[in-house]
Amino acid sequence: MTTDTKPQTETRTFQMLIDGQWVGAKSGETFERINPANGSLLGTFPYGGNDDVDVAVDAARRVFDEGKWSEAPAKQRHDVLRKVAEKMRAEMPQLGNLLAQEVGKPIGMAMAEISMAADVYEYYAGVTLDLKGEAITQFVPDAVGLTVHEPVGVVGVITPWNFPVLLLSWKLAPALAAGCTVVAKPAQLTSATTIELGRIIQEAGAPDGAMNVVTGSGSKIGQYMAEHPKIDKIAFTGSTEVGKTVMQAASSNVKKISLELGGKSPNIIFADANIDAAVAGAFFGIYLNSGQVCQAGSRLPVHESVKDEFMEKLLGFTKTVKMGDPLDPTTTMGPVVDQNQLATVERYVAVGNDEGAKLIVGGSRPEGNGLENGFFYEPTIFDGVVNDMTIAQEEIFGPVLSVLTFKDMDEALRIANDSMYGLAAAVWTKDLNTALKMAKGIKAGTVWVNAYHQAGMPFMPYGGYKQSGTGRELGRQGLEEYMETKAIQIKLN
Ligand code: TAP
Repeated sequence: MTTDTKPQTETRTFQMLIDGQWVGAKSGETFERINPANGSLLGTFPYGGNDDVDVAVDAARRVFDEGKWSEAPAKQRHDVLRKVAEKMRAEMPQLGNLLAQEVGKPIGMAMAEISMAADVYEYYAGVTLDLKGEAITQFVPDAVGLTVHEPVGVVGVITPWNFPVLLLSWKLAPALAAGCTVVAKPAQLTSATTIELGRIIQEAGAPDGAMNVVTGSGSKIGQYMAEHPKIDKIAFTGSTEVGKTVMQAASSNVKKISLELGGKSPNIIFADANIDAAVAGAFFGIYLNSGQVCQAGSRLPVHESVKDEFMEKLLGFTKTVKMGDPLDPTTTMGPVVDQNQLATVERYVAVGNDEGAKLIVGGSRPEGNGLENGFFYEPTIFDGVVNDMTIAQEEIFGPVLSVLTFKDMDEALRIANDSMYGLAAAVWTKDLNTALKMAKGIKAGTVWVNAYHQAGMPFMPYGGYKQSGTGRELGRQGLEEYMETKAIQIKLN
C-alpha cells in the first residue's frame, strides 16, 4: 500500500459544506488547529454559529421532505455508498496523511482507520439493497398487517476526535443507507477529515443538502443541534459528561438518540492464558492511539499466580515503544491530541501516585528528538492498583495502565463489573467454561475472548451498557437506529 509521508507544508483554509456549497461562517469567524506532534499550524476552519446550523438543518429538512434521498430507489443509495468506499480507498494516502497529522496517530494506523471506514460504507451499501418489512397474515382471518421501515428524518451527528473518520462513518453510512439526511459537527480538533469526507459523499452523488458539515464549538453549535426542533435524531459519540447534556437537550422535541460514551474496560488475564498472546493484547489494548480509545483496556486484572511473569514481559514490550513523528512509518506511538489532554494525563498520574499506586514505568513527558515540541507522554504503568482508586474508576484517555491482582473468577467478575461504565472487556483463558461464564457475567456491550480491540466491524453491533451509552452502532441494529417502523393494518372486505 502506498503511504504519503510528506508533512503538509501549506496551511489549508477549510470551509463548511452546507446545501452543496462551500461556505465560511456567517460571522466570518475562524479557528485554528495545530499538529499535536510539532505545534505547526495545520488549518483554519469556520467558527460556525447557530445561524449557520439553521441553514444546514433547513437544507437537510428540505431534501428529506422532497424525498430526493429519503424516497430514492434503494439502488441509487447503494451506488452512492459504494462510490464513497471506492473514493476513500483511492484517496487513502492523502486522507491517511491528513488524519495522522490532525490526531497525531501513526500513519499506518491512520491508513487502517480509513480502510475500516470504507468497509462500513460498503457494508451498508449492501444492506440498502436488502431493506424490507414483513407481511403478517395470521392475526385475524380477514386482515393483513404490513410492517414498513422508514428513515427517521434529519440526523444531527456529533463526533469526537480520537477516531474522527471511523466513528463518523459508523453514523453516516447507516443514516444515509436508511434515507436520512445529515448535519455533521466534528470535534474542533479534527474537523479537517470530516470536511474531506463530506466532499467525498457529495462527489459520490448525494444530492445537495443531504450531507452537510458545520464546524465550531460543541458547547455552542453542538448544544444547539441537540436542542434543534427540526432535527429528528442525534447520534453522538463523546464523553459521558457531555452525553448527559445532549440527552437532556434532545428531550426538548423527544428526539431519538444514540450515545456512544466513555469506558474503563477490564482486560482480564487468567492463570491458564497464553501469556505471550495476552501480554501483546494488554499492550495493544492500552497503547493503541496513545490510549485515547473509548474501549481501551485501561484496567488490567491479572491472576496472582502469573503476575510476576506477566509484568516482566509487559515491561519488555513497553520499552519497545518508539515515540515520534506520526508520518514516520517506524513510529509506534504519537502524541496525545492537545495540551488539555496532556494536562489531564499528568493530573491522573499525580492522583495515582498520591493514592498509593506503584508507578513502575513512564509517568512523565519524554525529552529529546524534538518530542518536547509535541504533546507526547511516555507509556505508563501503575501496579498495585485497587479498584476503588480514582485511576481504576475514571477514564484517563491516555497511555496509562492500571494493573490489579485477583485470586479467583468471582473476584475477577466483581472487579470487572465494579464500574459505572460497561463498554467493553476481554478475558484471556484457554478454558471454555471460564471464558463463557465471564463473557455472560460481564456487564458490557462487547466481550473479547483471547483478543483485544478485535474488529468484527462492520457486522457486529457496538455499544455500551450502563453509563457507556445507549443504542447500538454497526450491523443490522445500527441501521434500525435510523429507521422508524410503521404498522399498516388492512381490513379485507
Ligand atoms: P467530548 O468532549 O464529549 O466531545 C465530543 C463531541 O461533542 C465534540 O464534537 C464536541 O465538540 C461536542 N460537544 C462538546 N460539548 C457539547 C455540548 N454541550 N453539546 C453537544 N456537543 C458537544 O469528547 P471528546 O473529548 O471529543 O472525546 C473523548 C470522549 O469520547 C471520551 O470520553 C471517550 O471515551 C468518548 N468516546 C467514546 C466512544 C464510543 S464508541 N463509546 C468512541 C470514542 C470516544 P468540541 O470539539 O467543539 O468540544
